[in-house]
Amino acid sequence: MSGANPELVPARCFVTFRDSIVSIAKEISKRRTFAIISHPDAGKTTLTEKLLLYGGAVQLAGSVTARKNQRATTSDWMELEKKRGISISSTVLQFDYDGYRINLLDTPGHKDFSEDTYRVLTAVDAVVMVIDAGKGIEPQTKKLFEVCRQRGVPIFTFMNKCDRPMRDPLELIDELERVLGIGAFPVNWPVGDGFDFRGVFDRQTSQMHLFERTVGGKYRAPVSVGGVNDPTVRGQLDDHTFNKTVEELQMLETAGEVWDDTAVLAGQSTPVFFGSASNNFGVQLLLDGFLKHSPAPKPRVMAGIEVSPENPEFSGFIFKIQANMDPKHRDRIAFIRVCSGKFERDMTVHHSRSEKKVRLSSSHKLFGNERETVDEAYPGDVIGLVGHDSFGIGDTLTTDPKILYKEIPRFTPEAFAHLHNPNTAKFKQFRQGLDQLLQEGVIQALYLRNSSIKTPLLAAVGPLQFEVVQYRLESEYGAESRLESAPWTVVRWLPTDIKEDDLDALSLPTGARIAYDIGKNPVVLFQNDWSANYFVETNKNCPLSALPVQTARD
Ligand SMILES: Nc1nc2c(ncn2[C@@H]2O[C@H](COP(=O)(O)OP(=O)(O)OP(=O)(O)O)[C@@H](O)[C@H]2O)c(=O)[nH]1
Ligand SMILES: [Mg+2]
Repeated sequence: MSGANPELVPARCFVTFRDSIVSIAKEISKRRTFAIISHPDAGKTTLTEKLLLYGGAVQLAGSVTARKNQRATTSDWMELEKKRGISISSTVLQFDYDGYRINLLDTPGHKDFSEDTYRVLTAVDAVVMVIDAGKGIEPQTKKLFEVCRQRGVPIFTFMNKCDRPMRDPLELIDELERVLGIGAFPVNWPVGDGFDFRGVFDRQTSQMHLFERTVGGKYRAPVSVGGVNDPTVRGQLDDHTFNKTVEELQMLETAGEVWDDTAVLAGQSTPVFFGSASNNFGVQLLLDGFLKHSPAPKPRVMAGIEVSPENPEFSGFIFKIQANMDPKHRDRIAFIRVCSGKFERDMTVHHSRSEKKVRLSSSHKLFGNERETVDEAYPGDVIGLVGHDSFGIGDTLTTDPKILYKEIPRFTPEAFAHLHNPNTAKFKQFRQGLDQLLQEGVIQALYLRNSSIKTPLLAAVGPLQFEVVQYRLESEYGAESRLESAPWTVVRWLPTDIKEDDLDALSLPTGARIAYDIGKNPVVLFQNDWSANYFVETNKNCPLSALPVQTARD
């Protein structure tokens, strides 16, 4: 008899299908995707570099402080970042360590760039919150923490800069509980502080880790490990430091939180690690502790339905776009977070914005501004897609068109300016550069109604965004620009279904103007809050919204 036994065929198929599910599940369990967040200057980029050093992804850490010698960090690769010494744009770094595939995202701390940071928070499964131990919780850290809490993202805390005079560690723990309302469990404890900062005591293994400083913290810090009463350890500590540490540890044992994995995963309790990123103290313990206790990718909720990462249908969403990352390839990368199924290079997917099928042939894994072709990716991975001008921030790519993620938050701009092109010969560069930067979401744009001005009105969450636009136009597109501040400080969205005639009929306060956002939704620009309130009083039938309206085009 020719042909296969029909009863065997489904069984064999089933084995293959089950095998592929098992292999996806195995890949998912290896993924750790997290962001580093905090107030500016707490040491996120420095810590990122050191995690790369300890994770074996770089041999020598470039120090942010060594800017003078032109040593760039892997994470702050942009021209303006190197010049200013601050992070302006988030960076994705993917590397393998200890059986894990890590997707690490360094974020900018400055509030003017918080749109970028907030978008990154939609793409991660956990965060490391860095706190300057000399300062405690600063305003921007608190804001970012609130966003993580709303999203239920597990938070791990790194108390950095213990090599400088720091606040009482018990007080720092107390502050986490008091100011952020989160339970805090110190996983390790600082031994000495400032110049006398020697290392940390690991409460889970009851071992002291005493470190030595290396020049510029470029190499891993030599460490000696032993129990509290181990003579080699004891011999390295003066009586005051030793007694203080032992007493504080006893206090923690009697009055402190207990470790609770469930509370950590629910974002209700944070494991706390002490150390110094620039000196490499406590970095290995943070990395290993984080990997052990942080979650692998979880199901995503979309329109009330859970999409499990094990779902065989591929899906993911674009949370960031960046052009000109590599001067050798002047192109644009869309960063996608894979949420379910398996990504395979050359696969054809449904693109939510255009509702068209697209083939994903140019896919990359990313390491700062370096990239490498990637053939497959799994939930948790962040990969870069090149060559799709129609992709925008927030778009879903999937093999199942029923999946549509609506993850990306929108922000209300508070600063407005016109951007002019002073050099008509460079009009093409100016226009192309501006269009690309707008597509990246570097800044928002509004178009004044009934206006002869052709360039958009730029709308920023913070004024540093203007500087970035001007700098990048010049350095990446060779186009000068002139900024002219605009008289408005408040923007409010009108109902999306309002008719053009109704817009004419609105009673606008002096100086107010109607404009459209990038999705063609009407807005009103006001000179101040007072003027906006007056509008509400005089146009009772026209409610205003402070948050941008989300439409299908967004
Ligand atoms: N003394 C000391 N300085 C540190 C430590 N970690 C970082 N710094 C310094 O703090 C400054 C800011 O560090 P960054 O890593 O750039 O801070 P950031 O949080 O990335 O800053 P933004 O991205 O601009 O928000 C730099 O001068 C670092 O060298 C530390 O453990 N000890
Ligand atoms: Mg930084």
